[in-house]
Amino acid sequence: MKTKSHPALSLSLRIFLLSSVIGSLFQVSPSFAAVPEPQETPAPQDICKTTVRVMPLGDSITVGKSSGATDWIAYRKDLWNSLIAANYSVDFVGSQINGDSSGFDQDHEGHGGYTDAQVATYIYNNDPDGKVNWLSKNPADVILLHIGTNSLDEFPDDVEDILNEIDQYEADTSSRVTVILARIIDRVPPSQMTNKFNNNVEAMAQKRIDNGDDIILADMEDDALIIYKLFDDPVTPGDMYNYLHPYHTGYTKMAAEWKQAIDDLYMQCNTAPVVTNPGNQVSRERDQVSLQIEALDPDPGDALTYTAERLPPGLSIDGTSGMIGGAISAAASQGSPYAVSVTVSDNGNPFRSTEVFFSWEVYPWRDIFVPLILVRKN
Ligand SMILES: [Ca+2]
Ligand SMILES: [Ca+2]
Ligand SMILES: [Ca+2]
Repeated sequence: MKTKSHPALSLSLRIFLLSSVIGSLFQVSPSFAAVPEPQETPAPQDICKTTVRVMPLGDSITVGKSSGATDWIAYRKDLWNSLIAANYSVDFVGSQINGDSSGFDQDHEGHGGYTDAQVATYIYNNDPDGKVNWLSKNPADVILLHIGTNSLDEFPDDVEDILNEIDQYEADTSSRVTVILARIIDRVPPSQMTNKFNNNVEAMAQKRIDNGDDIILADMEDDALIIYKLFDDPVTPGDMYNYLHPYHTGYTKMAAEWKQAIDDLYMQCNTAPVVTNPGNQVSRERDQVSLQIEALDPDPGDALTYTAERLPPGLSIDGTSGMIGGAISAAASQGSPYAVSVTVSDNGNPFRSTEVFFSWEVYPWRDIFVPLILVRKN
């Protein structure tokens, strides 16, 4: 059963209607008095399919208005760039287009001034004219939902309505949509209401997660480490452009938070290389070295590349074979021991890598021979 609230309904009317529904449920069948579980269809799609369709969904903070930038790129351009750099195959989707004219996918579903209740109306098929229906027009695998700033109150019910609509879309279309749901950013000056709202949204979402809904929480309020001061604050320059909207530094932090959540979700789509740590090494200056780094990737077809840091001077790693070779330099003992790290990376979607650490001690060349001469003299 689909539930929705109309934005024009006052909260008290909504509470009245809800209590009427619960009351009548109770009269008919006491065992069904609890709030109904959200209806999830079994996941028919593999989230690891080739291209991930991502819908940035929200208000002006998603559009990027009032950010101090002439191009409205919001967090979207930084996020796009970081996803491409990580080898994601990604398509941003939505009916809106904003951002600079090149370099990233400008599609999004951010609507300046919109409340959570309005997004609930338009995300699927509640629009009275039937003309809007964002999700049907631009299907998404992942929705980045940052909503609640406009007409902020402490109640999570409108956000829950959005999630119910998305569930209904999933059921109707046998599709699977993962919602990355933001604890929204705070404002300048910080507001206790933001924190209350976020806590209530999180509690609501956690119940749904426990019941199998595909939701990941992204904590923009705190974990993104946004500084809730204006960018030109003379004492503490912050990450906000005005009292509601991030400056580009704030958007960069939001992008990193979304990226982390997307990584957490898509981690399952590519297994990291398995690397055998060769253990600590001991050599002498001028030694010829051949040390093979042993690694494999459980995913068929993934090719591996090798890089190393802080090798003793004179040594290098072959990026393709993983063989560490060369002759250790004459004065290399002066920097001993070396804290070596070797990183093995795959070419999966997204990229994954594994790093191993070991130490490499290098003794001076003479230390071996001086004692031998002394032995002969005696
Ligand atoms: Ca697109
Ligand atoms: Ca769902
Ligand atoms: Ca792999």
